[in-house]
Amino acid sequence: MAYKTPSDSHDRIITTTCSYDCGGRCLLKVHVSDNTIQRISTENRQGLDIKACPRGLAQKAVVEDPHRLMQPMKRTGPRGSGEFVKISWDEALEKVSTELQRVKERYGSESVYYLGGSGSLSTLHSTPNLTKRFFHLFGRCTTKWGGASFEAALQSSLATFGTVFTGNTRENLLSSKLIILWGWNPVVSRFGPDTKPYLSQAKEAGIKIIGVDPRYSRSSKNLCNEWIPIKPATDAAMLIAMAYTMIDEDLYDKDFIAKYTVGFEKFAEYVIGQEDGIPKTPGWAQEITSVPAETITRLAREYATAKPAALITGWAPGRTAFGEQFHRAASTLSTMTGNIGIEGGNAGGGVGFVDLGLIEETVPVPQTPHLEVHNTELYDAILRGKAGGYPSDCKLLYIVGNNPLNQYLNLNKGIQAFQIPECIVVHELFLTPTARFADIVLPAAHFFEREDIGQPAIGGPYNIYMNKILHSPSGPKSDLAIFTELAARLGIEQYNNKSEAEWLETILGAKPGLANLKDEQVYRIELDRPWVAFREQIEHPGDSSFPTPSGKIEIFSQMFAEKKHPLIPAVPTYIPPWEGPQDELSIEYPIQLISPHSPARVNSSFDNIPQLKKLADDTLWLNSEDARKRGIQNGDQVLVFNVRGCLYATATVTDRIMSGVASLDQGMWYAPDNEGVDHGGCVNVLTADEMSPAGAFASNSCLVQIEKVS
Ligand SMILES: Nc1nc2c(c(=O)[nH]1)N[C@H]1C(S)=C(S)[C@@H](COP(=O)(O)OP(=O)(O)OC[C@H]3O[C@@H](n4cnc5c(=O)[nH]c(N)nc54)[C@H](O)[C@@H]3O)O[C@H]1N2
Ligand SMILES: Nc1nc2c(c(=O)[nH]1)N[C@H]1C(S)=C(S)[C@@H](COP(=O)(O)OP(=O)(O)OC[C@H]3O[C@@H](n4cnc5c(=O)[nH]c(N)nc54)[C@H](O)[C@@H]3O)O[C@H]1N2
Ligand SMILES: [Mo]
Repeated sequence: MAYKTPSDSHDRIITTTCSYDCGGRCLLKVHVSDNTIQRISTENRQGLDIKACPRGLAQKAVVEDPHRLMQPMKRTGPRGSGEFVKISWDEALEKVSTELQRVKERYGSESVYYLGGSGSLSTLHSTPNLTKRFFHLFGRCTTKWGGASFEAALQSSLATFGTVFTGNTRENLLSSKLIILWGWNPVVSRFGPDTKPYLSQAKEAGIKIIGVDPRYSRSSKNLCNEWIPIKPATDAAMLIAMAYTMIDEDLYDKDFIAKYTVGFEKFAEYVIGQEDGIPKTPGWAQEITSVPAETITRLAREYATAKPAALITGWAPGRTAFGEQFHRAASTLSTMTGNIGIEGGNAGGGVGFVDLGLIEETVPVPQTPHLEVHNTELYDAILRGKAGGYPSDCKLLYIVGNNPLNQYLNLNKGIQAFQIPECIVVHELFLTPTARFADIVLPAAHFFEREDIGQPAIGGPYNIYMNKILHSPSGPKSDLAIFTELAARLGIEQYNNKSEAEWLETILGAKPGLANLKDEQVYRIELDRPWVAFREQIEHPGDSSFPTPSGKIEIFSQMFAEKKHPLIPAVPTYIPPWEGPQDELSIEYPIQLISPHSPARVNSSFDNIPQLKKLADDTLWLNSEDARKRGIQNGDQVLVFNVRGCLYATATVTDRIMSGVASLDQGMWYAPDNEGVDHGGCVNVLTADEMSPAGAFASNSCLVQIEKVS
């Protein structure tokens, strides 16, 4: 590959960090000599646990992959065929700008749909921000609302606490007396590189850790004293039954409730059954969740009496039908136990971000009002447009750092939708399943090929400077460079008026200043004491209120009440989920399929990198009882199907997953045969594109049948 490193031949170690959406920002030491990367290593710095994972350490294989897109391409065969010819940058940019202008003039700018996915989340070269900035300046376009990751937690956080900053820094874990990992698997999904190290220390210190998960996950295996298997999408029922026990046995913190919250009475009425005549007892929840009533009662007692205790939720249980109720119920329990605002506690169901003020600002996005469709409705909106009640007809689809035709729900509908637009443009590093459907593909730079600042998504107390490691003069361009050139062709002057360094100075601000950060590479903010969300509000209630309408923690949410939607109740409520264990559809499709995040990928990124693919467990986990009923043995080929699609997989028969549930890691690349059956293992050929009422992306509400392939 025709790379030139900044310094020519002498050996150097250049530091950086990944910009992927994995929630971790770790130190990569890239060893370079003779213009080539020799290897990548990692280490801890500044007393921070920032050692890189196998994905970070494999970035030499990513940036040098022989299938990297190096030149713009124009489609020659039918959409999806993968037939393209290489064209020059000049021709490509001319074509893209002409198409943008043509569609805007002919149909209005709202016929341009754009998707800025989370491919890159560094501070300057952020695919969502740069894309938004461009299209907000271009005109009033259409985009998606609703994140695939944590929309349920987001809506719950805003409704309950009025903010996304509901997390605590990880050293708090060492002050806990009990830690509950509820649908959370940080050994794989990380949530910051220091999470696993702190949880391991907590375990060594004898702090009890309990996992609630349909699978005996790596976190349950490595960290937990106890694993409580639960049916997916039913968690709110178990949490509400725990509240029942706390109320029934008078185990909740009445002072805390009186001082800091509103609406507890209304919730208690629902819990004891005053409203609907159904007391939400542990016995009631056992029927729904398959968790024995005595386990629910015991966990309620333990959590209520082990203060400080940290109930920490992952985002997967919220990625279900009515997932927002799960997060609301978890935060209500952490409120009832008085575990908010104290060291060693946790706000339970919140998004879990911490607010350390690591940067001063982001790349600004002008607020042109634009039109939105929910991400689960994207394909339907493209297919049916205004006639189907959506705000606009999609004529041009523009995709940056996103692989929707793999990662969004009901992929087969997506395949149809991708025939509709007159033009599809994709910025990518690889010919992903989505890029195969593009008319023009623009090759994007890897983070080794640009300068930036990395900060952890979940908010560890540090920044890492991202050096430019490689120069690729005629090959790929950064998204910023691509949009800058398009803006010039379209006469959008204000898009980019700064150099990379000027942007970085503005973004970072005075502390520590760009020169210092460059010098130190890793800048740690010293905290006087562990950062805890809502510490101020709890310690000084007279001076500080919660940013909610009432100024208190809203167990009864005004924000939800104002929606006046019967399925967005104002107090946390268990609503039986579609495609859950009690749905009628389960007679025909009796297995609940969940799709966790893989240790070998970041979403669909790296599925194409052989060095990482070797580390993946891309088999379908099936409980031995369910396997026996179907004559399936370990290692058998199986067909997984429902009304929306089917895929082939290899079965792992294991009691690490509860009966009635199967699991297949998300992110494998869609690879259909002529009949449209997927051989790649892309779970989204099976998922339903139904929006949860408050916006959750319900990928874990998915019923299937499984058969042995004879
Ligand atoms: N290695 C790696 N790390 C990643 C990512 C990646 O792709 N790879 N992706 C990043 C991104 S974008 C995100 S949003 C986060 C995702 O973070 P999460 O959403 O928390 O991660 P998941 O792996 O989907 O699920 C976590 C655990 O929840 C369990 N689970 C699934 N459904 C349910 C349920 O209904 N109830 C309960 N109790 N448990 C359930 C799963 O079995 C799994 O063990 O991870 C980030 N980190
Ligand atoms: N069934 C199921 N589906 C899911 C999930 C699930 O748990 N189950 N999880 C959901 C979640 S949490 C998420 S966040 C989404 C993620 O879905 P996406 O946002 O689509 O994320 P990726 O699959 O990683 O695709 C990102 C793409 O960006 C490219 N890329 C990387 N860096 C850059 C860059 O700098 N510029 C450009 N232009 N491109 C770049 C990568 O090559 C990659 O193809 O998937 C969701 N889909
Ligand atoms: Mo995500």
